[in-house]
Amino acid sequence: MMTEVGQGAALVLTEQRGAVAVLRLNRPPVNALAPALVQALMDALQQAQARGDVAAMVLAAEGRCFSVGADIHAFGDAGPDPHVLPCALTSSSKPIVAALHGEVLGGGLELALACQARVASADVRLGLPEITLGLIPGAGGTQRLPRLIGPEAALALMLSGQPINSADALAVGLVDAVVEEGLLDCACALALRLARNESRRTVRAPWPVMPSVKPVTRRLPEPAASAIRACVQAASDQTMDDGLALESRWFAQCLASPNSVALRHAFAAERRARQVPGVPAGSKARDVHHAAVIGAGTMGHGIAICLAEAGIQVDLIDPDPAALQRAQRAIERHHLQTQAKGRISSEQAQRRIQLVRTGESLAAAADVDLVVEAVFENMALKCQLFQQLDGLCRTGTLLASNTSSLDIDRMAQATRRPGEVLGLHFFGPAPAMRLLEIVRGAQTSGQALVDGLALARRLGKVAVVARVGPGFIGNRMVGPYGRQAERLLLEGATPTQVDRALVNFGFPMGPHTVGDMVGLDVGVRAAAEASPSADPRDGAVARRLVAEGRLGQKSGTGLYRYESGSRQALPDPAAEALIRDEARRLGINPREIDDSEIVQRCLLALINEGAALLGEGVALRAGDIDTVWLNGYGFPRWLGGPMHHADQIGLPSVLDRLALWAQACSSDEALWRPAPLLIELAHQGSNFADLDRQTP
Ligand code: 3H9
Repeated sequence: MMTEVGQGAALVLTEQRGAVAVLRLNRPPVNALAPALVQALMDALQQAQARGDVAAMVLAAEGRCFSVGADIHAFGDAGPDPHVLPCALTSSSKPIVAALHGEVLGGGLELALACQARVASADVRLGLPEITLGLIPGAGGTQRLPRLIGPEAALALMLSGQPINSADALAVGLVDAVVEEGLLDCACALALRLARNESRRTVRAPWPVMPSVKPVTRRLPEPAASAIRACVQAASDQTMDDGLALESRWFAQCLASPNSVALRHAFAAERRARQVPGVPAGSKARDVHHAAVIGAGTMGHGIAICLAEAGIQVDLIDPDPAALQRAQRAIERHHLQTQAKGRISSEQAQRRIQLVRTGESLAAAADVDLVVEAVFENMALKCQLFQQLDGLCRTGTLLASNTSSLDIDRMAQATRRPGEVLGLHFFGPAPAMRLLEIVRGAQTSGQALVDGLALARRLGKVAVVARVGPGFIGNRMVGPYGRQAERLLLEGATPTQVDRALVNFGFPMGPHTVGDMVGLDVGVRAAAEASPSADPRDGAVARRLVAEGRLGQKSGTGLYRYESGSRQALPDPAAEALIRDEARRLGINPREIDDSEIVQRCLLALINEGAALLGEGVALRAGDIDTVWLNGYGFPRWLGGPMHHADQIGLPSVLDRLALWAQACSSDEALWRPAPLLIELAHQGSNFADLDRQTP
């Protein structure tokens, strides 16, 4: 017999199997532990405790997984103390066995830890990812896990934030049994044996070592890591009650920390970015089995790798046989390296290599589901290609451009099917970068967007939809950011100083190191293709260096110099002399510049441009802009993205600082003019987060 507990939809389903009551979490999609679910489970537990015909219980779950932990969207909502439910499970007079499948994360794993035993299906993934949200496990995990598997393995799990599979979980004693099938039967049988005192956990010593998980604290805020260490120490030398009290104090402190607020914002923004107006929820995407990628350069072959990794057959097309050969070699190298790292088997590597076929003729694109063009950034060339594709490809083929800044609408107009045309802007190196900007043209159909979003998910990318506009979201903001980075050179800072200041702020690389990596000539060409700036300072440094043959890493010199065969950027007095010479030519006197000025000017430029494009509707939400910068440009995740960071600074302060720089650099007054949206929000006493809350 099945009974239901919980308001409205049944949040917990209870089923009697002989003398075992099976309690099932039932909150799709992922059984996130919102206060109402916790309360429903408490009630179901009490009812089962009170029944004379129940000798033991099994805690299981409906749906794709056991539970992913606390409901990230409901932190701060009133609910029971997080220790009450796990303590009730632990102190139950009737044994409780957790039956685990799919993801068992955070508070979900903490519930399982509070049961007397754990049985898992082979597909299980168990972990405590709280640190990735700037938190510590707060439902007893810091105390129960070290007591169960030892402090070393517990620390490894909590500091890495990474889940482990069933084999590793069994090896460290996190679960008692793993089953291929019959999870509930196995859990019920164990629960009955425990009730009859026929089975008892053995205490292990010495504690096992956690296989293969590395701490990720280097690029994450330290407070949560030190709090985890303190709590695990307490698990060794304090009572359970004292340990739980310490955990509560640290959890509350971490929860209120700006880092955790930013990390939770990043998590929510990435998921919200997938909700696009005009695309009805539940729309079905068309399947992509076969794709063509046109252009076998770095981006083209990188995209081919991404598609093959998702099991999609690819025709990589380029009229230049030498380019195709280079691409083929790079593709093979990539998959063989992934195999050498132990991430895929040799069969998988070979399969992925074979999925990409190279050829010189466009005819191979005739019968594919998707075309991604990744040719040179030249509008005439792209329009001509789209026209050819339109004549060649069958109806229903999605036609995408990987342009990083050009007008998708003009490419769409070159076809008779503008509804099927969109931008799929991959970031380089395409296999490594998580961001995919999906550019929605004026006539891009809802179906094409659904297909683009589904493809992004299949490729494991974070998708953000942008409207057409020069540079879309990310590269448009790079413009003013890069302009400040360049102005700072002309005014007296060195490339090393600018980069170091921004790396210390949290970027993995400074803009000048990136410039050298991408190629200074690429930037110069892109600037020439876009509308030229009237200000002679814009692009002056890059133009001068390129004219001197300094193209960046690929030529051994750029803003930095490189030893032969090395990618390490070394300060180069010759480049600095050229920059000073260029400054002299432009009549700019060098001065001392401190790091705080560098960070402030670059960030303000970024925030102001973000506000401008948000006001114009190029981005739908401030959170979408943050998602772009977190996943495509290395903005420090613990600061939540440029727009979240602006909210934290306070929009009136942002306005004040813009006014200050407008005054200090009078020749750049126009650059520091605040975006209308920024003024409007600041004057309303509002901010970007408020605005996003009102956006559909
Ligand atoms: C915690 O537990 C603290 C405790 O120690 C103490 C508490 C007192 N909450 O990512 P997906 C939603 S902290 C609410 O697209 P995937 C997500 O928004 C928590 N919702 O799928 C999405 O909904 P929608 C520790 C959540 O397959 C849907 O589920 N736990 C949560 O790419 C599918 O998610 C974590 O940090 C949540 N916790 O990845 C786990 N999780 O479709 C965080 C997911 O409406 N979650 N949703 O947008 C994840 O890492 C990934 O979501 C997961 C699935 C790997 C589970």
